[in-house]
This record gives sequence, structure tokens and C-alpha cells, in this order.
Amino acid sequence: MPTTCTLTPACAISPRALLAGMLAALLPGLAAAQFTLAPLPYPSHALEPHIDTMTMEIHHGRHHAAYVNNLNAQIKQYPELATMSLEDMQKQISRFNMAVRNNGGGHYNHDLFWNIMAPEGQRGQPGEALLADIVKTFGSLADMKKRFDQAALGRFGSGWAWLIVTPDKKLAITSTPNQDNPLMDLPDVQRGTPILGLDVWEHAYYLKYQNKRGEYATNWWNVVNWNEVTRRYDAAMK
Ligand code: MN3
Repeated sequence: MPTTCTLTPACAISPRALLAGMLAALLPGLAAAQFTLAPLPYPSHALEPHIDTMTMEIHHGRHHAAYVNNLNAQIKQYPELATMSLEDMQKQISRFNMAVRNNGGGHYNHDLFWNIMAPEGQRGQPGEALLADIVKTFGSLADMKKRFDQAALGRFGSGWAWLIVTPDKKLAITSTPNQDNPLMDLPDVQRGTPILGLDVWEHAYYLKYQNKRGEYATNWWNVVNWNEVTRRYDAAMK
């Protein structure tokens, strides 16, 4: 027959049991809030021949995965990260250490990167308002691409080229070093909402293109998901 617990010192909840209970209550929340690596939104061979399968697999499965793991390791030092959106993190990145800046930036940038590319047949064209804005700002779509590629080629070492919507709702092309991005509250960053971004780290192209970053950038336009870029443009202009 089970004994009934009464409120005596002997059957009071032990500190150890109390701790275990608290942890059990807390851990599911923490686990759920951790950052995760989403699967690629298409098969790893879907961007062939412009971006090769092995590059996609290593880039997503190792490089991006490492950013996610390293970011999660920082939650111990910054518990607030566990409940913060990736976008909010970028906007206040100056509060955090370099590990959060590099890996939080890396996670955000690669999430965007996979989604602004698409397999053949799903890439679409720039939407009407976006195209009109590109023509107004840069002269033509071809001129915008040329300016963008200059930003990609001009970035010394590792980094990104971006097409952004500035806070005053204008299109602009910019670039950032390392895993920085235009959302970050950093002094050297031209701020804005990224609607298109090109990873110009060597890990993004070296297997297929070796040192030919320009050729990679030119071919990359073939896989841009204009449907998604247009969606991001429309959202940023609201
Ligand atoms: Mn990369």
C-alpha cells in the first residue's frame, strides 16, 4: 500500500527533486527555442550546372550547420538569444560578442541565401514594382546586375554583396565583410533590409570555379529566385 505523504520534514521535496522538476519544466522550452538548420528548400543538385551538388552539400550541411551549432553554444552566455528572432538579433548585434556576430550573421545570411535561389521553373521574374524601381534606380536590370557584381568582386576576402531596401525605401547595393549583413547595428554597415544577397566566401564557389569569383557571380544570376526577391521587396516597402 502506498504511503501518503504528509507535510513532515521527512517527506518534504528534496532540493534535488525540486531542481530536477525545474529543469524538466525549463528544458523543453530551451530546446524548442534553439536555432535549427532547416533543410535546403530543394534538392542539393537543383541548382546545377551553375552551383554544383557537392558545393551545396558541404556549404549547407557543414558550413551553415557549424554556424547554427556555434550560435547555439552562445545561448549559455546570452540566455535571451533563445527567445529572440534571428532578425531581431541582427538589429542589436552590437550587444553581443564576436561569436554571436559571426555565427548569428552566418545563420541569418545562409537562411536568406538558400531561399533567394530556386530550381528551374520556379525562379520567376522581378515583379512589376520591383523592376520599375530597379530601372529608376540603376537604369536597367542589366545595369543593376553589373553594379551588384562589382560589389561582389570588390569585396576583398570573404563577405557578401547585397541588394537592400534602405530605411527611406530606396534600393541600394552594398557589401559586407565576413558574416556581417545590412540589418546589423554596426558603424561600417549601410543599413537596410536585404532582399538579395550573394555569398562570396570561397566555400561558396571554389570547388567549381576555383579563383573565378566573377564567373560564379555571373552564373549565379541564372538561379536567382525572383519570386522570393519580389516578395521580400514588397514586404520591405510596406
Ligand atoms: Mn557561405
